[in-house]
Formats: sequence, C-alpha cells, structure tokens
Amino acid sequence: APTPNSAGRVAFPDGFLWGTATAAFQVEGAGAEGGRQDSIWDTFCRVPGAVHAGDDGMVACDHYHRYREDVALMKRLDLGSYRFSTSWARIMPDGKTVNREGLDFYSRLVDELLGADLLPWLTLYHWDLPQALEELGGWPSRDTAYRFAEYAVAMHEALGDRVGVWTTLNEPWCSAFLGYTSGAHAPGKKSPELGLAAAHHLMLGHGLATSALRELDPAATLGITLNFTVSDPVDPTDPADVDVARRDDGMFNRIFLDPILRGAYPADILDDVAHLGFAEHVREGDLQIISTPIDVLGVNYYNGGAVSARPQHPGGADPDGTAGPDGAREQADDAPVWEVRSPNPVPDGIHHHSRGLPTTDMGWEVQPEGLTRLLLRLQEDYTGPRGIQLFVTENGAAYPDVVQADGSVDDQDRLAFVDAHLRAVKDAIDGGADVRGYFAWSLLDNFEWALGYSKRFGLVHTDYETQERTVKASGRWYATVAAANAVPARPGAEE
Ligand code: PNW
Repeated sequence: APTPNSAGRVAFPDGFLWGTATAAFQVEGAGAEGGRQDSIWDTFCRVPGAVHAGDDGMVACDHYHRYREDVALMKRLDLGSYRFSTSWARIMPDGKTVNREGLDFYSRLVDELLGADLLPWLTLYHWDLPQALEELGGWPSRDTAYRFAEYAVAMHEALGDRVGVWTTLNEPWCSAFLGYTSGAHAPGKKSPELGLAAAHHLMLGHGLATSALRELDPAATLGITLNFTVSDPVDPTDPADVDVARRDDGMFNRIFLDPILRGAYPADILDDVAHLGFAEHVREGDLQIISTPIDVLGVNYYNGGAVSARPQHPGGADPDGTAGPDGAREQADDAPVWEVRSPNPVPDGIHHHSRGLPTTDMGWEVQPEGLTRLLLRLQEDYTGPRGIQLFVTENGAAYPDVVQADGSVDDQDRLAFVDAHLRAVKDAIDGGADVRGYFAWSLLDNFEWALGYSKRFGLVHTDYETQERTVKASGRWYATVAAANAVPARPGAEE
C-alpha cells in the first residue's frame, strides 16, 4: 500500500547512522596467517558438498590485507560506521590462549576507521567458532558460553579504549539451528536437541559477555543482533494456520527476544520443546544473566513468510487462492531460504507458501512492509518500554551482477530493494519506532556461507580474480543517501 514515504524524498532524523556491514570469515581471507587457526567454517568448507563449488574462506575478499583500501572506500561513500566482526579463531586460535597478532590486526583496523571518522561497530561472534572449542563440544556445551565471555574480555582489554559499541552475537538462530539442527551451516550437525542446547548456551554466552563488558565499561553501548522473520498465517481465520504462525514466530523470534528482554523463555515454546530436553539446560540464575540490560537491539531483516498448516498446492493448482500469479509452489527449486528456514525442531508441519512476490537471487520474497511491522512490534512489545534503541544491522539483497565492458555494474534491482526498505524504516520511525541507524548488507560481495561466492550482496562488486573493488550503482546511490541523510525521490516521483 502506498504510504507518505513511498515515492518522494524521505529525510531521516538528525544523527541517523549510515553504514555497511561485513563479517570476518566472509571477507578477511588470510585463513592461515597471523597465527590464525581453523574455525568451524574452515572445517565445514572441507566437507565435500557442504559449500557451493567447494569454495572456502582462505582468500575471500582479502580484507585482512586490503582493509586500508576498504576503509578509504567507505570514507569515499560518505558512510558513518562500519559494522565488522572479529574472528575468535584469530584471537584465540586454540580456544584459550590470546594471540597478540590477531589483536593487532583489529587494532590497526580500528585506528584506520577512527582516522577516517567511521564509528567502529564491533561484533564479537559472527559464526566462526574456533574449531578447538567445537572439539570440546561447541555451543551445545555450557563451557563454550564461559569461553565466549573470556574472549569478550580479551577484546575489550585490547580495544576498549577505542571501541564504544559492542555486539555480542550475530543471529544466534543461525548458529544454533542452521549449525546444529538443519546442518546447513557449520558445524553441520543435525539434531533438534543439539540445536536447542546451542540456543540456550548462546544466550548464556551473550549474557555473560554483556555483564562482563558492562562491569569493565559502564559507558559502552552493548547489544545483540537477531535475525527476524515476520510470520503471517496464510488464512488468518484458520486456527491451524494461526497456530503455525505462532510456532514459527516463537522458534525464530521470541525464543531469543524473550529471555534477553523479558527474562523468561516463552511459555508456549517451552511447552512445545519440553520433550527435547530444553529445560534441562536452563539452570537457576541463567535467565538473570541472559537478561542483563542492553542498550541497542540489532535487527537483521531480509524477508517474512506466509505460513500454513497445509502444503501449498504445487504447480498452478490454487484451491485456497494463496498461490502466486505464476502458480508459485510451496518451495521453489531456487528458494534455499525455505530449505533452511524449516530446520526448527518443533515446527515440523510449518508450510511456507509463496505469495507470488518478487524474489531475490536467494529465492527470498521481497517484502519491505514486513520491516515496518517488525520494527513497530519490537518497539511496542520489547524495546520501547526498556528504552532500548533499534538499529537495522543488516538488510540487503543478492542479485547477479552484470559487469559492463567498462567494468560498471548497474544494479537497479539492488538499489530498488534498499530504497524500498529504507522507506519502510522511515514508515516505522514515523509510527514511533526508535530506529537510530541502518547498515546495508554488505559493503562488498563476499563469501555467502553455504552458497560460497555464488551470491552477491555487495554495494561494491568484488572481482575475485584481481580483488578489484568496483562501486555499483547501488553503492553510488547509497553514498548520496548517507551524505544527504535522506532517500532521494524516486525517478518520476513528485518532489
Ligand atoms: C545473514 N536464513 O545470514 C548473515 O548475518 C550474513 O552473514 C549473511 O551473509 C546474510 O544474512 C545474507 O544471507 C542469514 O536462512 C542466513 O533465514 C540465512 C538466513 C538468515 C540470515
């Protein structure tokens, strides 16, 4: 539906933070340099068939050596912040001993950012657990939560004088359920019980790290980044569909939101997973640690979903009027998100229906208004009452790049995606959501996990042969947004 922000120029509140995001394993390369040892992703990349085309992170975007160039690029794009992650396997290669060379790399990166007036937004964990810790049990083991807090403290000792914003975890849903239940991500385990154990210990690690950082640095800005879905029942008048939407929302969103922000796991989800031994991992005092107050909630949003208790009829048949105009099927061949979006132990029987919306190269439906609804819900039900600020810490789209003879990339599809989602953010702000910034995923095309280098999310094109960076049309456009603190009117729209 058209909103006041749907076509004209849209100005953002003063001080709104504009940035781009990356993650260590996806961009750094230098996999065996500077004392770094294997993370679970290095190991996973060696499993035949685990990662597209056998790709790995040994070189990636060579950001480890090219960080100066990349920071200069961000500066040229008029950005205000860089959201990056630090590699635990670089800092504690054996899982416990601090490696000075690892710390030095991030110290140089932070100095470079500060010299370019970019705010360093540091994420401690973006999925690259040291392999040594996986061998001791990984996230399903309670000890890993305590090791994580030690790592957070070591990072703060090294960088706390220059880094003021600390994110504990990126997307614990992915770490727990893609890593230990569906097996689509490292370490590739396939067990509902392990996924749930990992989920709780990730929460505990978040809480332990947050309380340790708070004690060291009362003025620091602390938070976590979660990935969210917006689950809509296909038929809101059908109690079975409504219940499926409840479970999808519960296992994706509330299982992390509630312990952090309300100090308790959601009762309905505890019921649903009781038979999987979840409650046995939760010890006295854990929830108090997990609910240590945070300052910011990072919101990663790519898409929502229409869910039903019934499968969507394949190929054109549309008995209930829910298939897309192309007779879209329940799970298109090119829709990897639906394969990985259903690894949850409880929600067997959750069927994702296509709504016939346009999709990106990931097969993910483009649904900007879902972001508006998500931010408003978070504000009302979770962050608003606690005075917590919202930041969109990831949003973006994969589309194949067409490189012209002159090297340019005219990615109007990606530009339109970001444009539409920024307008959706502004709709949420206008409705009362306290959103303070937006990070586009991603600065550069990079290692897209199980899909290797086959999917491109960058505002900047990466040539993996030469490591040349070329700013795409979307990147040039995003620079004008950051410089003006406003989204320009769409071509042809009234000013
Ligand atoms: C996020 N899902 O991953 C990550 O934070 C990024 O590292 C990644 O590159 C980006 O989104 C694009 O994929 C996700 O299956 C991976 O729902 C999978 C899902 C969600 C987020």
